[in-house]
Amino acid sequence: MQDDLGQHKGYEYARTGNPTRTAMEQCLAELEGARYALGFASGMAAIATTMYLLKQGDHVVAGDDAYGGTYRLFTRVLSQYGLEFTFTDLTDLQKTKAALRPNTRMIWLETPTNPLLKIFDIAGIARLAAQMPTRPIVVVDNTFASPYLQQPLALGADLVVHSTTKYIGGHSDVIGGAVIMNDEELHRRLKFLQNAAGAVPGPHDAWLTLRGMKTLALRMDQHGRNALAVARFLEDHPQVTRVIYPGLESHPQHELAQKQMRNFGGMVSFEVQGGAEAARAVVTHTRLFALAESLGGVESLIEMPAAMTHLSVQGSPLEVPAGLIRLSVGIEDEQDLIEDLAMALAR
Ligand code: P1T
Repeated sequence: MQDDLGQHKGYEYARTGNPTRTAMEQCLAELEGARYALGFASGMAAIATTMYLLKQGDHVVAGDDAYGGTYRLFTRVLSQYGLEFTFTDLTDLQKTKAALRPNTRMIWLETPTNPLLKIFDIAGIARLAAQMPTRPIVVVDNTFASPYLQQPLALGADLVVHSTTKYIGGHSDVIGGAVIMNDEELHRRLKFLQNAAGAVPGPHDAWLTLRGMKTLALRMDQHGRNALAVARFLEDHPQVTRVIYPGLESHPQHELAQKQMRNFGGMVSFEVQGGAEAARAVVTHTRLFALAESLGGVESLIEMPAAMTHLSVQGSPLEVPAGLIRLSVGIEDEQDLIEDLAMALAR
């Protein structure tokens, strides 16, 4: 109810704002050490709304490994509205610089990336952007790290995006997204877009997300410990041909990950002898690791990106190996997880 025409009590309409969403947004901002956060109905809704900052003719440089849904939005939806995308290996700052054009308005990256767990140098990329006369906005999708492990704004990024469905929610029971920032002008524009486009979370989703965030630190510590143990186990397994985990000394950006992150997170990718067929046998024979899309919940999940989460990058420069297996290592007992994988690999 309003006191008078144009005089409301802080909340005029629930798409524009509601008190539970405000509490969630304040908590998200604090976790990222930021001034502002905006809640969305999903990670994709947060990403789509962020892209409304751009206009026809603008160019985006994006990392060459990313969530399949993000790639699909960029190439099959937004390209129809006159946005141009170049996907580049952002681990190479020379290549990144070479990809920038006079009309580049945004650099988009995940780190660690989904599903190849590449680590990009946020501070280095932000410095590069700052040197450009056009000052492209640097956006970091911080979903895989969570704000407990990595704070991109402190490293010079302009915007942080999250699928709060994942580690922030933490219990695989809510879909949500967020955009987080310090810049007042970006906040003003995105708050307008949040309301104008309307892809907002309901209060119950905001409440579940708030509830999940209370244990973020405890969960992330356990995810990191378990994932490192699982990665070491896989690295020593004779049937495993490749293990990708930023916490292993064999990871090409291990040192950068050490510098940029508190621990190395809960995601591990690997390949086995025998390719996609052998991989299929592994992902269908674990008992504790559930065969499922998504990640970041307390329970361990296993999947094959090429056939599941990353179907939309098939045949593109972002294509992932057909036999790649991705683990979202949960917070269960470390030995139980290792035994489960040992059993599935022995079949
Ligand atoms: O699912 P949604 O909340 O809309 O979030 C999309 C999204 C955005 N960014 C990253 C890095 C993501 O991994 C995701 C969603 N990813 C999965 C569902 C998955 O299994 O990889």
